[in-house]
Amino acid sequence: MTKTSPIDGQKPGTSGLRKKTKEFMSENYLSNFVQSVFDAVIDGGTDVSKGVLMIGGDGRYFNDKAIQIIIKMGVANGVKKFWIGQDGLLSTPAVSATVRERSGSDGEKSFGAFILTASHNPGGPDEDFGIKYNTQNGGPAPEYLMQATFANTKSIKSYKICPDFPEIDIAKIGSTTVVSEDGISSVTAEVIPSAENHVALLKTIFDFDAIKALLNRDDFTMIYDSMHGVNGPYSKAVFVDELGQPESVLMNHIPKDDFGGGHADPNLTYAKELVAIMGLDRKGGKIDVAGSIPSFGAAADGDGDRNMILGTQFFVTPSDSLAVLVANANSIPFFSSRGGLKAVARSMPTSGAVDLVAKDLNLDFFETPTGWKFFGNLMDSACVFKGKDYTPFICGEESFGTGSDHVREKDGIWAVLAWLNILAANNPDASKPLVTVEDIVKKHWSKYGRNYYCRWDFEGVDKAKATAMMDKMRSDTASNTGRTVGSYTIATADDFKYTDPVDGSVAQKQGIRFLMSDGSRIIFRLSGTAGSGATVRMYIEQYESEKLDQTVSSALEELTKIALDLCDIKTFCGTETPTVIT
Ligand code: VG1
Ligand code: CO
Repeated sequence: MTKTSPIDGQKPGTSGLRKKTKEFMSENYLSNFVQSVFDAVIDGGTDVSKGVLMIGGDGRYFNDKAIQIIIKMGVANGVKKFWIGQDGLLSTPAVSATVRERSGSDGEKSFGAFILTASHNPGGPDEDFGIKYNTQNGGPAPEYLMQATFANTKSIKSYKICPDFPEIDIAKIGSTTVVSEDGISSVTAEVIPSAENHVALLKTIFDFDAIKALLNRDDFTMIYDSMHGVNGPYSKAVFVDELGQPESVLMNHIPKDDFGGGHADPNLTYAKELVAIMGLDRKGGKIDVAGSIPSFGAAADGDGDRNMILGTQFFVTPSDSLAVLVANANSIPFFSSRGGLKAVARSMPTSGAVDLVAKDLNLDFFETPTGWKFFGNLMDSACVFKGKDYTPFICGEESFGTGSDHVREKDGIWAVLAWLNILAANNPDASKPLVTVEDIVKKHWSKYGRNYYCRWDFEGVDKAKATAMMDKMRSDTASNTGRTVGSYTIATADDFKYTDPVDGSVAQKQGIRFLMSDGSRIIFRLSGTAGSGATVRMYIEQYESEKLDQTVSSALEELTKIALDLCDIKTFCGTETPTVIT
């Protein structure tokens, strides 16, 4: 037992707790939080002495040290067996896959996992660190568990740690067993290959032979940017070891503890090296490139759960990507072999492109708050909650996250393989001209219409001022409803509230929405992943059934002006210039 006292601000956000690395490294900070999780998990009825605790992270600065601390605390809290990703690396989707798929030599399974990541936030001693906890279904800890954890952080008096438990050599695959002095009990820490279970699972989902044939066409080239995050080893295992591609298809695939000084966030602004190779600028406009441009480009974020998809000089918005994947899902064996896709979900700010496909294909459809934890219940509806079965299931967010019920997290490399599988299915004959990413998306628009969409982020604004801005819009919802603004009428202004159809839990205050009478939308949220300060997110969407070839900025020009007026961010936060547009 080590004495401690509560530390302010340990409230988990959209996806775990994220703070400056230095704050995490300060005395008791990590230990307080980890003990609070252990107490919540044990109080919730989990016997941590049975089964396995998994630990891994995205390789950012402090990853390796944090792992050793958590092992020592785990031992003191009664954990008897650990699985640790080699070199401390486990991507977020790989954790989910490994929790679900891996069995130990005695048939033991994992009851939960600590994932050390601040995802797309920059890493390094002066940047961000983060930690999240996933439960035995492989998904993020549900809301009640995080609330219990937060409550524990406010009353903690001591934490448990075995300082004498040996440091584990996380570079080497293998297991270390330590027997207690009386010889009665033992603890085993096993270092496991980071990609093994995840890659094995992906191979059961997709038609790897068809993807291989596509990749081997003379007129098809690809490039995959791992942005120096954890995805590197996974992209190598899949594209080089399994699909036989040269290592030159991989970019920035060696994990670095500061992501090479970059922002491992796959969007047009931060993945600028890849975006330039694909012949685009940060607004998605075409630029001249010397030499040939690959047919397919993709990028991943720090912890490997996000994806960006690009064709030759063509950017696929995440919302369109989700809609195209849903429309073409049944060309992927995972869906077709189980009777076809059954249900889809998107987070509230994600565009309505997928709604149109769901309606057309008669699929069950859900609109959830931001964050992956809300999708998990829908996927587990039958197998855990004994309700209606919504699987096979696809879901996604506008923030470059897509996935299915093969795991309980978003999965970057899954989305890349899904696109390649769909491209392969659209190109059965290698002697015919290549049907490109752009062809597939344009054909989709001509069938369903186009949801012009963008998100503006105002990062690093003052938290109190941003909160005041949100409060003002919240209190004005009634008076804004019915108002005419420019050529639009606000049919409804509200604050999004979600009642989980599976467990009945209610999530309030999930974003201010202005729903226009023509179906256009303006949405505001405060980010729940900012490591410090506040980030305001402004989402704009306009549907067009016929005008399919406009630029996004001109299609959304009037709505964007209206949005800036409605929130009055200039007065509240002193700026109306976003730091990032996606
Ligand atoms: C952001 C995204 C959200 C995503 C979350 C975690 O949250 O908007 O869609 O689920 O990050 O993604 P927020 O609260 O900042 O808007 V990851 O890849 O950072 O774990
Ligand atoms: Co991420």
